[in-house]
Amino acid sequence: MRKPIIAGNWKMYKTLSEAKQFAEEVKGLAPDSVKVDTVICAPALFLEQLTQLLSGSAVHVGAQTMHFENEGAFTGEVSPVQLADLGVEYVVVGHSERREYFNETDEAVNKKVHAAFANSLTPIVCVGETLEEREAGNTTAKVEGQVEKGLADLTEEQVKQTVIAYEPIWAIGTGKTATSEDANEVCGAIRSKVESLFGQQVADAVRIQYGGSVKPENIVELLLMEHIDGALVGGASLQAPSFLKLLEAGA
Ligand code: G2H
Repeated sequence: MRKPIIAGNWKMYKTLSEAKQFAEEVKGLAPDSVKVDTVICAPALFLEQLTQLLSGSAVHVGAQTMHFENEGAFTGEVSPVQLADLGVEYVVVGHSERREYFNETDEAVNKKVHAAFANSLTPIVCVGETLEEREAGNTTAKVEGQVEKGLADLTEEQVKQTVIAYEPIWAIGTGKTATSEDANEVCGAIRSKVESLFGQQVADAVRIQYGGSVKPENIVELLLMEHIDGALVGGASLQAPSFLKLLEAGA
């Protein structure tokens, strides 16, 4: 049995006071972490306050990206050491917006995943195809390639702890969701790829989220699917009542 993991990805939204208000609203109401893992991936600026406000609650804090080096002359970047020092526990790696607008390659994703584990952070590794790739019948090849390159040279234990987020790019922030069956099929292909690379025990343990216009109205049927173990949620994670509904569905 894989425990569901619901992660909010706030992207570049909210002010500090809005972030703090959200944390106050959800911290006492989030379901027990025995039932569901809850994560808020916030802008780096808010991470310190959020880890403090949510400390001792069922809500974990994640970053949306980081550099793979521990320190150095990388103006504007945030390092895994700095994140871990704040009490951050998760980090999103290879989100399609990072891949598209900030040239994040599969090689960089792999370095970041290794850097995350070296600093006791859990990586949420995003993969997904464009509409063009889907229409050309290349969905499986695309995500399998991203999984293979992104998880290269990890130990079996590390892959078991990794969270993979399948986010079809055409479904992100567009209001279009993949059908639960389509999403499950691709998540199943990802699990098979993990099995071929790392063995069945690892494939049975690794958690695969679906992401792309997930909302309270569609999360239940997505989570009922065999290979979908949670959700990475953008827009619908921004308001506390909506986020709490998503968590209830996972619990
Ligand atoms: C996909 C998702 C969160 P949204 O990027 O990662 O965003 O739920 O707004 O489609």
